[in-house]
Amino acid sequence: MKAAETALRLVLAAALALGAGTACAAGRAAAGSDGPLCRGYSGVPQGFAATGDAEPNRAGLVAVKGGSFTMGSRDGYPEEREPHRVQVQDFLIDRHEVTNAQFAAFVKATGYVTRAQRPLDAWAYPGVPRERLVPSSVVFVPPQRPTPAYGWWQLVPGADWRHPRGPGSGIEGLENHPVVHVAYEDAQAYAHWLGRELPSEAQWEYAARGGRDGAAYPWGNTPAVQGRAMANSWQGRFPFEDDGADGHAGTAPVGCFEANGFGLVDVVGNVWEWTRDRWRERHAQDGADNPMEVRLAQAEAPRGTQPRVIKGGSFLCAPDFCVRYRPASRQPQDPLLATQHLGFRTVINLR
Ligand SMILES: [Ca+2]
Ligand SMILES: [Ca+2]
Repeated sequence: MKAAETALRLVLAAALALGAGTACAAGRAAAGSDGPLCRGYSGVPQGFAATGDAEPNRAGLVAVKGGSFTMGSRDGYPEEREPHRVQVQDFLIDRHEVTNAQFAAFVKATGYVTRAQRPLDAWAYPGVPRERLVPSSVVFVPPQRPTPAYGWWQLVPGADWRHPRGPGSGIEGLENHPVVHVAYEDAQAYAHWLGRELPSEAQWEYAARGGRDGAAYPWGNTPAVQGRAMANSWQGRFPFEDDGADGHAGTAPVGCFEANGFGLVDVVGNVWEWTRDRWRERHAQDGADNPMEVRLAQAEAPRGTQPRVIKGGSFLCAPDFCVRYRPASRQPQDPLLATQHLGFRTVINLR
């Protein structure tokens, strides 16, 4: 594979995460008033620390009572079908997306180096000259003129979680923003450090719905409420200008928008979030396929590019391009690929 093809593959994989699609028009929303955390928040919940020998760390987690719900939707994109009943057990889940400050604490304690900070693996990119296998990640670069779809993604050497827009950028002042440029194994390593897991897709969607079974959004069926933005998405002409009418161009500090019915913030919008589940083009059509039976990924270190499911859309989702800031929305993501619009949150399973 030529280096250019490799870069294209990476960019295309990132494009998969953004998703194609025409979309219904959404009303312009005024900036929401600051939510429960937001600008004054350090990004680190009280009691946050590495797991002890016996118990996982529970700081920043919300208890979710299990139950049954309708997973998927018939009203969205084809991959959201078919809606089907799913049962989940009680679990705990992060109230907010993992922040830069939390990930920094993990790195400081462990010395962990993320995939984007390491040279690309030759096994994953056969035929690519060694000098091209440099640490790099995929960055959103607004084009100056009309460009083919996904041409706004660029593989940038030196882009990583500490440099979200590439060399010269940084995370100073962004401690309470979601961490980005984390690959699947990076998210998994962080979760295990706390004695936790990545959520299954079913857990994530159940938590995101916040008890509003069947609703299009965590707050109801309209993209805004009384003209008030409810999540960090894109306003303006995509992909040229994000005018930040919702109060935030790019990522936002966690918790600037209203919490859902379970107390979670930014489940939809802000950044996409990893789940541990492997991608399937469609949901199973019957409830007998209980996603909680999927084996936990505790011991698994993925080698290869079998996609995983990511959920919830991001600050790049626009009403005229990708209406995926909804609980049912889902996309495949190359587990090796870190990008600027993808983060995660963690769970503890109570079984
Ligand atoms: Ca925004
Ligand atoms: Ca999110």
